[in-house]
Amino acid sequence: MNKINSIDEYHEEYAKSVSDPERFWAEKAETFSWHKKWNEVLEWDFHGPSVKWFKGAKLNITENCLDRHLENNGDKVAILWEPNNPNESSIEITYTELHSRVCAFSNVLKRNGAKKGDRICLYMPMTPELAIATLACARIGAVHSVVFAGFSARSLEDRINDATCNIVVTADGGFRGEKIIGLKNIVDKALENCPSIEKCIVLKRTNEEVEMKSGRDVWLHEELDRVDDVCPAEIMDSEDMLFVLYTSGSTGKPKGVVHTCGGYMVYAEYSFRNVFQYRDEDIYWCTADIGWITGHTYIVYGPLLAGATTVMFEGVPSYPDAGRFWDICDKHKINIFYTAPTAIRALQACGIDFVNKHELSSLRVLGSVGEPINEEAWHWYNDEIGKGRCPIVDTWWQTETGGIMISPLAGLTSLKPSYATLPLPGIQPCLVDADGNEILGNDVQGNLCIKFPWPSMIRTTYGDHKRCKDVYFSAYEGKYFTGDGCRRDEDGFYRITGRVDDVINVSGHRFGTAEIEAAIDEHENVVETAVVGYPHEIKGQGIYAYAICHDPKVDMTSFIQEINKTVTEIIGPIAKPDKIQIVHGLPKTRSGKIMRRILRKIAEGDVSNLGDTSTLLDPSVVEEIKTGAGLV
Ligand code: 7RM
Repeated sequence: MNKINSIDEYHEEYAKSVSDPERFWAEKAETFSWHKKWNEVLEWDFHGPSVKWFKGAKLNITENCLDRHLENNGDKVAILWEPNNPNESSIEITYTELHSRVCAFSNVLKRNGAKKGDRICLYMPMTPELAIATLACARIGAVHSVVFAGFSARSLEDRINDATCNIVVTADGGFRGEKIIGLKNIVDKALENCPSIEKCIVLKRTNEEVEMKSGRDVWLHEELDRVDDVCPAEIMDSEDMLFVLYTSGSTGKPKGVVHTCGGYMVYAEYSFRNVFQYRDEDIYWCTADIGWITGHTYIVYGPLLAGATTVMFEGVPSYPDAGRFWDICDKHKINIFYTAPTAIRALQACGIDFVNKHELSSLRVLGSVGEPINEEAWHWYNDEIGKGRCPIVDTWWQTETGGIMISPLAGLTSLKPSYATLPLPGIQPCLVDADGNEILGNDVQGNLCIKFPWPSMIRTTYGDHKRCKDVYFSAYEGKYFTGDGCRRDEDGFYRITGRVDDVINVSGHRFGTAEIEAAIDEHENVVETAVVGYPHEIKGQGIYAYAICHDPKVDMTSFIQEINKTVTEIIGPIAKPDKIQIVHGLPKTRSGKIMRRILRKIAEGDVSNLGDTSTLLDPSVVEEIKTGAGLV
């Protein structure tokens, strides 16, 4: 069943996937249920770009996630949900129940006017209803656009408008640790400027008092009372849109990455099964939020396609204390655990006592995703959590790649801390130098590109195909450019070194520096700002903002509070700067470009060697910034 069982088999599979990719992927795709098979496995052109996998094939991904498992595995737990509050009961939803609930939800969407091709925005807490709503969209052929429920009203508004969604699904509120987030209030604010929205479907979760606008807002539980649970799946073309998911780039507003049905399905399942070396009896837990690509592919689609039990956690790692993750691992006998380096570092910093109260004996495989994992965190994860007996899969991939691209296969690939190791079968990475020439051989470093299509790759950026071409397919002729720097060692193992563009990765969350600058600029005292990332012990990268003020003599404490408020309103609390330095000028070239290289060095605390500053319009600004004056 498409499973690689040894490292020799991996090498064989890899070789096949390169010598005859179409045959390779056709074989993988055979195991799914299709209404009609493809006429052509792959048609591609990276200049358009235009990539079509399983052309002419017809399917519905939810039949593969749900219906397909009913006969033999209907009673198996599909979703095991752990609430924020450990005293509230966890919930088990079998494949049969999930199928029925997805069908009922689909009927609620239809009752509220949803049709195939519509875009539906999901702005929800990590409740089973979020996974159900996601699948319900897919079942009726609507395109889901999940927006992480930590984003602000403005961010939500922008995303709804960009994809002209006609329905938004939300909840009265969401529990996150001690806090309650008033989601419906945020939605109400966003919807003041979202003319395309006709209906807002509201899950009751926290019992917050909320306003329900008549004609627009409906309660999910009341709607569910009015429908049955029979809903045949809409038959989709392999290249019909499955979802759009917004992600930040180096310029402009976040863009909607578009994924399609057939290829995404095949790759989500294949990568899940092989990277984690999934076994039928496994309890699998990915701690991400469904609002990110990791949640889409490795909480919802990958595991359900494989017929797995996928754990969904509503809360945060620190509540009620820093032992919660390990508590859940023991409680649900987790076998495969997949989290982000930032969480590992944060929990490591809380002390070993929180770990040692737990057995962690069910764990077999550990995963890492979202940012480079530093060696110290890797060893702690390996020794204290895995007790030295669980392989760590350091999985490199992106929203745009749809699935894991470079990663060890658990227990098969030899490991090397901080290395994502080897590409999955079907993935052809290459390193390029500044002139765009491919760097061959080993023990080399360059910009990471992918030179051949893979099934779950980005098809377009919603509503703006040119942007997709410009951002990903124009930097290097005939290649997909990832935006990451990378080293290939003497054994051919890959190590991702981090972004080479103006994207920063804060606790595994992507932000464009331009996006944060635009938010800070909205503060009335700010004339201009430049944002860079700097190494941060817990977050991986922290946000360092240099700001020129109209009136530089401000009360620093209240200035920071105001900037935080502005950024929280425009993007969300996760984009708040960690450091702000008020400066009189920014280092600019004669053509007016900010030299971020210098600002990055200063933010890192490395002021001794700032490199060539001769092209600066006014080198004296660097002298001032270097002193750290105005830093808070
Ligand atoms: C899955 C996800 C993508 C960016 C990517 C990298 C960084 C992700 C790793 C990593 C080093 C890893 N999607 N990144 N995983 N860097 N090692 N294992 O995170 O679209 O939100 O971010 O994250 O820079 O380009 S994402």
